[in-house]
Amino acid sequence: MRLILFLIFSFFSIAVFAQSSRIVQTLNAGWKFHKSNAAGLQEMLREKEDWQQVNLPHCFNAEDGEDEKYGYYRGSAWYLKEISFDSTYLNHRIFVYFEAANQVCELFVNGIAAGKHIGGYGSFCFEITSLIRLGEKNVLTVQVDNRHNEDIPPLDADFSFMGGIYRDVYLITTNTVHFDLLNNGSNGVFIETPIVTEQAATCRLRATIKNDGTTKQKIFLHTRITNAGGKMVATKSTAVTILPDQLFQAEQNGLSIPTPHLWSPDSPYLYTVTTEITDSNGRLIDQVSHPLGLRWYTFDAAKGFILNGKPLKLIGVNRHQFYTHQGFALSNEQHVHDIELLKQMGGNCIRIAHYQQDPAILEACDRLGIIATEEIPIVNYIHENSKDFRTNCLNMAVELVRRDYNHPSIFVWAYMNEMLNNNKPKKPENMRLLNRLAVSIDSILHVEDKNRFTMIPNAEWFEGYRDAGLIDLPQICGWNIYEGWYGEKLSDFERFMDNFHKQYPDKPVMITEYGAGADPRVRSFAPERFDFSMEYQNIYHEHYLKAIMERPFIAGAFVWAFVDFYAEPRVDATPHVNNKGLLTLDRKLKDCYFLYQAYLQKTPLVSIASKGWAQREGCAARTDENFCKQPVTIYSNQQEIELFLQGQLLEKKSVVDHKAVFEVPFTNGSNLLEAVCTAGGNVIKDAATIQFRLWDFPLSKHPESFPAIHVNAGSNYSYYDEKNQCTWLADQEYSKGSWGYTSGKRYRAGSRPASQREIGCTQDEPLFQTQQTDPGSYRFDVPDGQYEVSLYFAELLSEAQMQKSLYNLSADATVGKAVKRIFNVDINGSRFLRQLNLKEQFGEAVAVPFKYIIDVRDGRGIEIKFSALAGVPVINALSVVRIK
Ligand code: GCB
Repeated sequence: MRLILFLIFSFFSIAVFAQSSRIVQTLNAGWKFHKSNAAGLQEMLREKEDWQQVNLPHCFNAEDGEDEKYGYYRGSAWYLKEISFDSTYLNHRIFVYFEAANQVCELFVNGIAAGKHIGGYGSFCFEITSLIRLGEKNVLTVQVDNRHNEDIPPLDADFSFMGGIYRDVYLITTNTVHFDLLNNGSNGVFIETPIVTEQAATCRLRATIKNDGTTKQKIFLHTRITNAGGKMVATKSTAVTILPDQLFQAEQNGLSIPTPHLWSPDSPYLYTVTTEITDSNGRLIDQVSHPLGLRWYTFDAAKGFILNGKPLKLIGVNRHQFYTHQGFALSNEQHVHDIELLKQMGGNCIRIAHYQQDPAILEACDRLGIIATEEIPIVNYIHENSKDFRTNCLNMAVELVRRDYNHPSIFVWAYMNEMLNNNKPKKPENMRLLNRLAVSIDSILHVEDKNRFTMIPNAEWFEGYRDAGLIDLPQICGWNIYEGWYGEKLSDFERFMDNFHKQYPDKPVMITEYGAGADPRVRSFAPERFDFSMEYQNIYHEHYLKAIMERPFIAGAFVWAFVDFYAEPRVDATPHVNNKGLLTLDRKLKDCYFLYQAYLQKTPLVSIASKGWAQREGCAARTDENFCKQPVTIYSNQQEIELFLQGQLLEKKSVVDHKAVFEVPFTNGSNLLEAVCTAGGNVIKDAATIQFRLWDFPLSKHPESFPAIHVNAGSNYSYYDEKNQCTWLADQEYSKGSWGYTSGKRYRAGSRPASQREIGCTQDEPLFQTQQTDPGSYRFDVPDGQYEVSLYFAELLSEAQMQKSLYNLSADATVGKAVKRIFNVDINGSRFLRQLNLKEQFGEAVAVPFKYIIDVRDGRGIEIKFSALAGVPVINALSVVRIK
């Protein structure tokens, strides 16, 4: 009976195989996971630690990359899965395909090593046919190790090198004759289009076929190209005789497509190339298919990028692969959504930085018409004396091209990001070694792909890159430029680029990075560099975008970065996150996204840029006013905009450089804003509702209704505290009837308005990173009543031990010296804080809150007085909240 059931079952399975040439299924479900630095598989199994059940994609730094103050786990971890193969797998070949695992990954099948892969971003495949036992339970064990390894790039970068099997894993089953799956993550078929014009296109194909059987096979290789409607437009068949164990290279030329429909960002028309192996009876043995986009292009040093004969300015973004609380482990839908958001922004290109990403990204780029550059992760420096490092770099270059060769959206292969910045080699010998590696990589890329361009993204040290040959070597020179962020002046961007173009008039150039940090909780009416306000990010990008558009020789530009990303060594407004994204880690759009949309979208558009700043506060300027005027920025691609407030026309304004700023008189409560323009007879509009909390002038005007004021002391920006839903206002000088400091000055870390330290015991860094020093006193002319007065401190000096990382070490990062400060604080004449010594009593860079209950009588308001015993007093934030 058992035998009969078995046979019936087998028959069923074979019938499935007979219908399809190969079976591809995910192996994502039901893994056991366990972190362990055990010396090997057997020792790890002996440990028998708690196993956690997980599904793939899985990133073992998903949480600690964000929450853990002292870094993230970099070590070994194990995944284990039991799997049975029934007899239908007999006479088939079985492969496990990993889309990626960071960064060394070894697979064991039933305890026997099946394959090892080095490098955290490329895809790879292992064959397990000979190791599995049909009809029995098999154990797959995978070790993934993300510890620092001097032989494996990247050796350095700000982004976190998160570990795990963080992309999909597939089980692929084929017949004994099949397209080669063991070629660097490719599927053995490579397509190119040697000729594409408006009149005709030809397609050439190389396929590697493996015969894993024991007999010689006569087979046929069929290729058919169908258009987007499914109609066949070209076909070719080739007879092949393949010997046992042979890896046969077949080539098909002259697949011609008359009057091709061209591929471009505006019209990403895709054909499909289906390649099949059949046996002499016409039975399908294996099949793969690829998208085909027909286009021709070049990069011109004077005119920029030219696609299908016409200049096209490339404007887009860099993208990392992180998501809040998920680390590297994103679903395909999340990857694709990013590309959709880029398309909606009007972007037409992406730099896939600094490493190969999920295949879903390029599939979406093909489909949506996004031009891509892709690169291998050699960042900041190389290991000059390691042969293995060199070998790994070269292998990665091969993997890069082979996996993604067939994507029409790929136009450029890149390598080596900013090799001379934090580790400027002084000796000519180091320069030579760097150059030697670059030459080898460049030539591999050209051997692997004769059609695409190569590029190196350089930064800052022009002479160094020139002398190392990194400007001349690749076909495109990339520049990462942060003038107006790390560098002082925005206009140094144009200066640098014009100078470069003058010195290298024949070199095509792209801006591979430019960007400024912004945290949506931080808003400023007086924005400045390094304050992480949304407003400074807007100023920065308004400047760059205009300058880039005005210079045809700049072929393309990529914003750094599309999305905020985890960056362990950094302390931006959000510690361990690089805040330069146009989107937050959980994909909320920052104002600047709308600036790009206004420049790039072809359909008429008007956007209230700061609609995310939906909770505002402010004071009336005079006794007889019941409003507070604050600016609202609108981005648009139209000429004129009308702004309505609560349904009434406020003002009509011309749009200059895609922008119009309105002074809006906000009243207490809900304020409806509508920005309206007319385009081709159609009305287009955008609306936002702003909840405004208005403070009367004087504050005591309506004694019964005064609730609270929160102040971000010593700061040019306001901070929105999401947890408590309150706004900490930018600081101001006291004037009668209002509130503010009476003296003192703002803390500065050199040219930075805020400390770049992570502050303990809080997540409100932007509140504690700024400080009023030597404030004399703060006055609040509030009405009589009972108040909670809260004072918040943090000792920001000394900063001598700040991380010596490239990413925090700007000219001023180590400013500050050990400080002695002791002070008293009196509120309305009573001493509340005596001999406060923040450093001694609480330590450096720790949030220190105090709260007091105060009765205010006789119209005297609140006065908080600071008196020094040693050094100068400081205050980071304060609030007065009326409770009676
Ligand atoms: C760069 C690097 C990039 C960093 C960026 C930054 O030049 O290429 O990896 O994240 O600067 O934000 O500092």
